[in-house]
Amino acid sequence: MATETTEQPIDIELPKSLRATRLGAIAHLRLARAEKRNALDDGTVLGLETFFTRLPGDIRAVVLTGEGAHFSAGLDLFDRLSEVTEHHDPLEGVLHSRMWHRAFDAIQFGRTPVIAALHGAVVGGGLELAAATHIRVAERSTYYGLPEGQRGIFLGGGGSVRIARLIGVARIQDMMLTGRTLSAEEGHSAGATQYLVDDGKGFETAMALAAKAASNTLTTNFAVLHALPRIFESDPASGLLTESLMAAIAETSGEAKERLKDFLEKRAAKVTRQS
Ligand code: 1HE
Repeated sequence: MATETTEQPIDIELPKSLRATRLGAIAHLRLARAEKRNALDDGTVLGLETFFTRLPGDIRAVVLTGEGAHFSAGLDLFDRLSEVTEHHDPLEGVLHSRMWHRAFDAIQFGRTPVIAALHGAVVGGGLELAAATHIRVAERSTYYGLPEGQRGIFLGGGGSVRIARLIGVARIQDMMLTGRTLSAEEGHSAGATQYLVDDGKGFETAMALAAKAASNTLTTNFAVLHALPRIFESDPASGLLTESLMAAIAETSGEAKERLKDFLEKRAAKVTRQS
C-alpha cells in the first residue's frame, strides 16, 4: 500500500458541511459544520450518500470525524422544522427518513470499512450515523443521547435497527423515555464502541485501525461488510449456507492463495497477544 504522508484532495463534489481528503489508500471525511455542532441537514446527508457511493476505487478504508467540540448534534432541527411547517405531509416525512436510510446504507454496505472517531456529543442522528460505521473509537469526552424523546419526534436514521443491535432496546427506551445520556465509558461497556481512548487520540487510533483494515483482501472485507451482517440476521440454515458460499469465494481468490502460501512458507506474521 502507498505510504504517502501528506493529505491529498478527493475529487468528489461535496457540500461545504463535509470535507474529504486522502492519505494514501485511506480517506478522511470530516463533518465540517462546527458552528452548528455538525447538525445534519438534508444537504449533508445527501453529501454523505454521494461520498460513499462515489469513492475512488483505490480507497481501501475511510475514517469519519467531526470538526469542533462535538462529533454531531444529530438532525438539523431548524432545517426540519421548516419542512414540517411547510408540508404537514406524513409521506414527506417517510421519504425524508428513507433518504437518511439510503445514505447510511451506503456507509454500512459500501465498498470499504469505515472507522468513526467520536468525541463530545454523539446524539440523535449523530449516533445513528456512527452506528452505520463498522468500527467506533470514542474519546473519553464522548457522550451519547437520543433527545428525539424530548423533542417529540422519533428515530428516523436507522437507529431503531442499528443502535438497537449495538446497545439493546432497553437502553434506547431508557434514553428516549427519560433523556438519560451515556458517558463514553457507559457507551463502551454497553457495546456502542469497540475502542475507548484518551482525548486527542481518536483520530490517530482510527487511522491505525483503518490501515489494518485496508491491508486485508478486498474479498474478505466484502464478506465482513456485506455477508456477515446478513448471515447474522438470517435463519441459521440459510446463514450457514451463505457462510459456506462466501467462504468458498474468499478462499479461491488469488490474494487468499498468496496469503495462505506465505503462511505455509513461514513468511506471514504470527497471531500474537496485543496487550
Ligand atoms: C443546532 C443543533 C441541531 C446545535 N439542529 N442547530 N438534536 C438535538 O436535540 C441536540 C441539540 N443540540 C444540543 O443539545 C447542543 O447544541 C449540543 C449539546 C450538541 C452542543 O451544545 P453547545 O453548547 O456546544 O452548542 P449550542 O450553543 O447549543 O449550539 C451552537 C449552535 O448550533 C447554535 O446555533 P446558533 O446559530 O445559535 O449559534 C445551535 O442552535 C446550533 N445547533 N444543535 C440545528 N440539532 C433522522 S431523525 C434524527 C433525529 C434527531 O437527530 S433528534 C436530535 C436533535
